[in-house]
Amino acid sequence: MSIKKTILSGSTVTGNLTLGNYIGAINNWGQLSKDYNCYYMVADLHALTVKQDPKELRERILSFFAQYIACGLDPNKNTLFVQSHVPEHAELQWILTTLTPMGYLNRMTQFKDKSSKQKEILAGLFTYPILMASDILLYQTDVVPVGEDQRQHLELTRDIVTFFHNRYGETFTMPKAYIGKVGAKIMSLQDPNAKMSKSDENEKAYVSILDAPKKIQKKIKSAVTDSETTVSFDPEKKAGLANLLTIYSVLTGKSIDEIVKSYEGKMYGHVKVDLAEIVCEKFRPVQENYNQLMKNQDHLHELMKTGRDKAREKASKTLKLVYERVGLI
Ligand code: ATP
Ligand code: LTN
Repeated sequence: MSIKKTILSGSTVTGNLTLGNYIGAINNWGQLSKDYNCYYMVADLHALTVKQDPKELRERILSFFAQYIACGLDPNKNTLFVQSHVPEHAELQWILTTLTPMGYLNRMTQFKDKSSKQKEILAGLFTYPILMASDILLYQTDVVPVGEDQRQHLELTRDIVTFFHNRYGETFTMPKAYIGKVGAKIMSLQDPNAKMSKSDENEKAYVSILDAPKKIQKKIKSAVTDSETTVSFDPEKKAGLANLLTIYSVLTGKSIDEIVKSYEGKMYGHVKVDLAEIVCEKFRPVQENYNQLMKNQDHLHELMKTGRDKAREKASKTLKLVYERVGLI
């Protein structure tokens, strides 16, 4: 029997994975498999909360799966799977939906943000945090590594566990969010007050993991900063520069102080040129791995099947227990 604690996380299949996803999520995930039993999911059902082109979605699911591996998630050490391949996610979601008050969903800031940009608000966008709870609870997850933006969804998941336990008795492990101290919220390159988001309409706002070096250089060069020149770390007054310095620090492992010192007497432009180089170097091997993996798509499909079987083994046990508790035959 495994005594390791369980981790689960995932990323929604929208847009292209960004530097924010890399720093706030995937890069941390790879280091956890030594100590935890890790499940990482390509969240394709979540992507349906916004309009998708079926052909593009299908391609993107495969691409995300390959990007996870290319970023260093070893399919032999982690359970890597596609959410829709495990039907238990949608099944548990229904049970949990019957226990979740509308008022709790109404409070979700991500729902408020995203729905304010839609002409017609669909129910799936509203109930999506319940699907996320179901993702987490099916695997009896202890720890959920996510960026700061997901904290509220984790709180909701914990509330749902309490509702379920009060009505039907102890069934789920109570999960906790794990949010890194540095880099938990990488900001947009065009608006340092907004999160870097892979579904941003402005492509210049984010760097994608798969962007060519020239594009990366261009985007970082045109990152919005202030009109001062002295390099210093001040997230309040110099949010744009502070964001660049944070990215620099996380990718190099150097402290912010050390970085600021090394730019004494230099300009913001110097930071940008060096940072672009650092990001390109970080993503070069990732892109090489990715291109290699995409050449053999049959192999990727095999890996998906293996991941699905491992995930279902656990998920089906939990769902069976839930159905028993709830009184279904
Ligand atoms: P979307 O814009 O489509 O909502 P997203 O870029 O916010 O997408 P998600 O799929 O929602 O990405 O998130 C995947 C993981 O990456 C989550 O753990 C999330 O917290 C983390 N993450 C996303 N954006 C950032 C960011 N800017 N900084 C740090 N972590 C992030
Ligand atoms: N909603 C998450 C992606 C996601 C997730 C999860 C993260 C879907 N299911 C379960 C952690 C655990 C997001 O980042 N948008």
